[in-house]
Amino acid sequence: MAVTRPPAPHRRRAATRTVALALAATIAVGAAAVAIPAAQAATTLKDLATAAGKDIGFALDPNRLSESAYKSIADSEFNLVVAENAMKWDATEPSQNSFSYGSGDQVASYAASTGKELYGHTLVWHSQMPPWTNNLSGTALESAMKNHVTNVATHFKGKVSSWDVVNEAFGENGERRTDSPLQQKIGDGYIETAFRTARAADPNAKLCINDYNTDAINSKSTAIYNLVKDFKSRGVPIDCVGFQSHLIIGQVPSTMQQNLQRFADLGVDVRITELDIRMTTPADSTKLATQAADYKKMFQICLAVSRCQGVTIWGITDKYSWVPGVFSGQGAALVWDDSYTKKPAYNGIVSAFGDLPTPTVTPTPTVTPTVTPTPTVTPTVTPTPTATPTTQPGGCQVSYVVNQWNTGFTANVTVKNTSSTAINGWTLTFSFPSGQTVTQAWSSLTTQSGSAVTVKNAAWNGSIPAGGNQQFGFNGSHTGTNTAPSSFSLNGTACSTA
Ligand code: G2I
Repeated sequence: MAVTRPPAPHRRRAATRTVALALAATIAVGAAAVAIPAAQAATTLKDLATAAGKDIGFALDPNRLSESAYKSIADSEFNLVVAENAMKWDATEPSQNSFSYGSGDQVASYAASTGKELYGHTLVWHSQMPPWTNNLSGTALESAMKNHVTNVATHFKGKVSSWDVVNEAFGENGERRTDSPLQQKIGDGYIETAFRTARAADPNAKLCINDYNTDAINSKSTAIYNLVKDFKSRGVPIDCVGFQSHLIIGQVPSTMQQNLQRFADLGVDVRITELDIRMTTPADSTKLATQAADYKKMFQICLAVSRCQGVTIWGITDKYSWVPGVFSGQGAALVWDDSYTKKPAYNGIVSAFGDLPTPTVTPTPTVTPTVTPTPTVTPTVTPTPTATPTTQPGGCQVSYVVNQWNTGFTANVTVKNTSSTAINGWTLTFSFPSGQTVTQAWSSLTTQSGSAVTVKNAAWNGSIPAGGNQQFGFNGSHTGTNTAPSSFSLNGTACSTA
């Protein structure tokens, strides 16, 4: 079951609903005395999304990572990160053919050190173009655009899983955006040129077109639909469509799920890329409740469309949201307030993962739970017999977390580099003790021979800095007993288990 993933370097999908439901099933079986909804059992949005096979992302301003509350939420709640501004044209090429990757690299390093998928935003966009592009003729602008796409996509090759290749190319009536210098000077062909150039520079990255006010079925989304259809029919590379979803409370479009599905049916992935849901400020409990219901709906929509890769929220705290600066008197659009307190929207998202449709896999209560609650007193602090250094030469630690049901399971594995030197390229080996079989893996190249499993890093998650970690996962089958592997080795060295 080696994972074949071209052109996408990242896969976290598959068995989406079944996996999330499995989480509920496991809890119901294993701890029957306590009726814990699945959603409450997981500790973070990241856990819930990962168990459901979806990405949950946020737009990062790397300058904010020095704020501990920001960093701690970023670290724990998301499995995907996108640069809010750091990879845009003005940031990466401030003067012609002179590239500046300091800030973009900070975002990439943050993704690598925290084991998050890195999403690229954006190669070509009429806004935030550096001033030097203003004076170029059509031909010169086209060459500059190709040079830009090639350089940026090459620089982040192997790190970025997907690119917003072209952002916001269409007007509200489905026409090409008339205020774009790219459209004005190069003409309709610039989008195709950008996609072909991006594919040549990084053949493994997924290539997406991204826009706003395209969440509903409307003239603008239909124009993009027609472009995707045309690209597909002519073999122009395109893999995905992003729906920004900068919304207003109470206005989640009723046709959104149908819209995402019609794109998916063309053979592309879809993703909610920049979610925020604004209101007239100040916020009050009624508006916040509406917002919570809207966040829940948005996640439910993505969960209901199997090709929806996930949801990215355009920031963490209301304090730094772009909204009030652009829409006067509006804001409070994100999930954490100005003081980093969770808003009702947080539980709205949690409940989206808990309120999935009727399970296709029904847990049978006769199955013996493999995780049996022990009535005897379990020490909360396990004494460590000898002092284990937090860093050691060649050291690694593996956390193997399983959600299981009748004969299936999902494993999410975190590999931590506890040594004092970075790891570049890794292979994790372990054996299944009770005849389990991996059926589908993600974020890795996983093979199995008998009970022996070999997991190699994906192209984009091979580096593990000292003290950092990477994650991968897989779905598997078992015959009723699903004992966890007892030992793991990383690049031939035995790891401790967490
Ligand atoms: O406008 C909201 C988003 C719409 N879709 C594309 C996204 O890329 C866009 O993001 C926003 C960022 O959230 C803002 O942070 O894009 C804006 C630029 O159009 C960003 O604002 C800019 C400010 O306008 C600049 O003055 C500032 O120098 O952020 C820059 C960096 O902080």
